[in-house]
Amino acid sequence: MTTSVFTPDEISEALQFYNTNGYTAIKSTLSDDYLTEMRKIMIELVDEEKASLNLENYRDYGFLLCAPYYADKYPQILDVITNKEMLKFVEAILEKWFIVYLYSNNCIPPCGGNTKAYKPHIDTPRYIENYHQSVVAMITMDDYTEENGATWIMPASQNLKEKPTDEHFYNSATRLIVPKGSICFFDPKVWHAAGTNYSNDWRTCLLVVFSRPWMKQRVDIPRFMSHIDKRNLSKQQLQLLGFTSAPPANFKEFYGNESERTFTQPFV
Ligand SMILES: O=C(O)CCC(=O)C(=O)O
Repeated sequence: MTTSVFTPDEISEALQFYNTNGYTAIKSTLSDDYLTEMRKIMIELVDEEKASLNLENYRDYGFLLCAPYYADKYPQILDVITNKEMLKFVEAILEKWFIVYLYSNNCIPPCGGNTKAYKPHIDTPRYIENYHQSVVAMITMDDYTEENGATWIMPASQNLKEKPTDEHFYNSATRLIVPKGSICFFDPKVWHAAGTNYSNDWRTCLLVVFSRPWMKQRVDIPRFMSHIDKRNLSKQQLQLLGFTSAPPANFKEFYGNESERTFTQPFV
């Protein structure tokens, strides 16, 4: 059974589905060429990051710790974060001034491969009633199928505080069978798992997690980007990446001219 994928005009239907089930999918307007190029870049970077870290017991293979770190070599990595349909949906959940908490990906290797996300899990075990602190946006760079490891998701499990048994999870979970170029949003409290990829090619996606601007990012993206020339970045990109919500580190950064301040967006 395929997953309902809403069009960008059906945002209110998508939101309603999300609020009930803890996930939803919309069709993005990202071009097929852009997604194909990003797919190639991400697969290359996944191996590059592994080789450069050269860690024993490296468990994060398939994920990048901070995709914006590579924007010097591949500036197009940052284009996706201002995608209008994605931001419109996220703003409906998190209100204005949200930031990128994490920008990563999940590239599952072929022929029976999986990554650390293959066990049922939630991303954030914090529960505030009637309040969302973050939203995950998974942008598919392949058609997702049962064979290539489409995500398992347990509908309406975002308030389930006890870990379901594997049997319960897999009996009640559905697969996200969606085409390339879908934006799948999920509540980080919904129980989910990446699948195992039995196909002959990688299964890939971008993972952009958005959070309220008062939260600490997963990694300090502005400092991760310190080697990158930011002059070509738009105000909106800088704001989303957290450059305008960094806590001040001296008096000038708090009291100085607007250009010297680090926290320059409204409090929410
Ligand atoms: O790639 C997937 O299918 C799911 C990713 C995931 O589980 C996660 O990022 O927490």
